[in-house]
Amino acid sequence: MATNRTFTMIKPDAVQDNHIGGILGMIEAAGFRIVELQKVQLTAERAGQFYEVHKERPFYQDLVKYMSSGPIVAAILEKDNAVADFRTLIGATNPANAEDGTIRKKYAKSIEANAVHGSDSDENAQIEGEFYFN
Ligand code: RTP
Ligand code: MG
Repeated sequence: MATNRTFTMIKPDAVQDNHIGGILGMIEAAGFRIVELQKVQLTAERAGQFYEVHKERPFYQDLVKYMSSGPIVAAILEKDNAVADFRTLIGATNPANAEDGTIRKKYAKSIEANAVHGSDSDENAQIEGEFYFN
């Protein structure tokens, strides 16, 4: 069954650079409803748990350090076809490949400091949302 929810984080670089409002504005303008919202500082341990699926990837240690380097904003979003439409809205992981009009095209600095997270499946959207909101 398709769900109508996805999960996002505004990453530390974008929070630090005062882009919370700009990014949430793009999200709402694209038709998503913000159903949960929380600004939080992750410990390295919590960030490591969140990204456990990437444990064997070469960038894992850097990613954990980066994601615990400053506050993030976590949110649950609602819209028809939320997971796929949100991935389209954020654009490619590497901002060099992100399309015009995407959040990463506008706000991402690098393949790591890429401004936002978006869940990649309905199942992960559920799991990731529960990591922050229960
Ligand atoms: P996300 O999970 O944050 O929405 O991003 P994604 O699906 O587009 O990318 P994913 O492969 O899941 O990677 C998770 C995050 O790890 C960082 N990363 N760094 N240095 C690198 O080569 C590298 N590759 C990925 C990025 O912050 C990416 O969003
Ligand atoms: Mg991912």
